[in-house]
Amino acid sequence: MGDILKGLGSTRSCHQPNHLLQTPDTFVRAALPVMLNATAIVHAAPAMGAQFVAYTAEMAAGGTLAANGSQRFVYVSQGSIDVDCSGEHKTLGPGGYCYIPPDVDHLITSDEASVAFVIEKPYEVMPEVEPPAFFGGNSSEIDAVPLMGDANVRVQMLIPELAQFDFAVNIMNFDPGASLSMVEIHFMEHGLMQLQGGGIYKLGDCWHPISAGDFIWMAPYCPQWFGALGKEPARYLIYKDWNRSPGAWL
Ligand code: UGY
Ligand code: MN
Repeated sequence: MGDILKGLGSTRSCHQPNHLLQTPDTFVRAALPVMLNATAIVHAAPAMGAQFVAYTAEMAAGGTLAANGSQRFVYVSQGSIDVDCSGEHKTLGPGGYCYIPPDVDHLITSDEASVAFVIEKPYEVMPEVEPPAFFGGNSSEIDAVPLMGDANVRVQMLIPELAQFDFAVNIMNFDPGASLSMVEIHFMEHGLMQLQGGGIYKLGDCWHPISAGDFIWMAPYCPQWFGALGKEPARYLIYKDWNRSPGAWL
């Protein structure tokens, strides 16, 4: 979209009761209380109906992000960060990620300008299940498994499929022209960061062109479908609440 149209109030961003498409031209930056030499673009928060928080942390060289009591998932898209979690240490470059358990003291530091996508969610305890421990890796080391037998749509699970974890983070890989085989409607909500390529996302009754750098929130039960367009693969990182009963009273 041309700059002239942007100047006249036009954007692909769209906020509906059951979804948000947030495109980079509408990103607003604000430092969070636990940040130094860093700013956040907050994408999803309870203020808009989400049960989790998702933000992009833009960290200058020497920037820090301290603990806030929440469990965290951190995915690095640019630069390099160091994570010190109660004496355990990891250095993460592009594609690197880590899981940080709730109520654990930790400090995230960047030695160079870095960008990380952060998810925070209150941990839902499960009786007789030990809470998870700190771990990390790189998405390039995770197998890509065909989704429902479709070799053109492959899923990488960045968090192990264990009852300890109350959320999942996957990378969905679409070959050009590939699409989800069905319109999904489910009780879980999603936070999605488009990492590469683009296509068309159907969300509720809307059809949105999307491209790398866009963020999407999907409310529970938001009808959702994606088809990849263009000549390069489309990849997105997607959060969902997972492994817990949909009824808190059960
Ligand atoms: O895991 C999921 O629910 C995923 N297939 N949803 C999506 O890509 N919109
Ligand atoms: Mn889904």
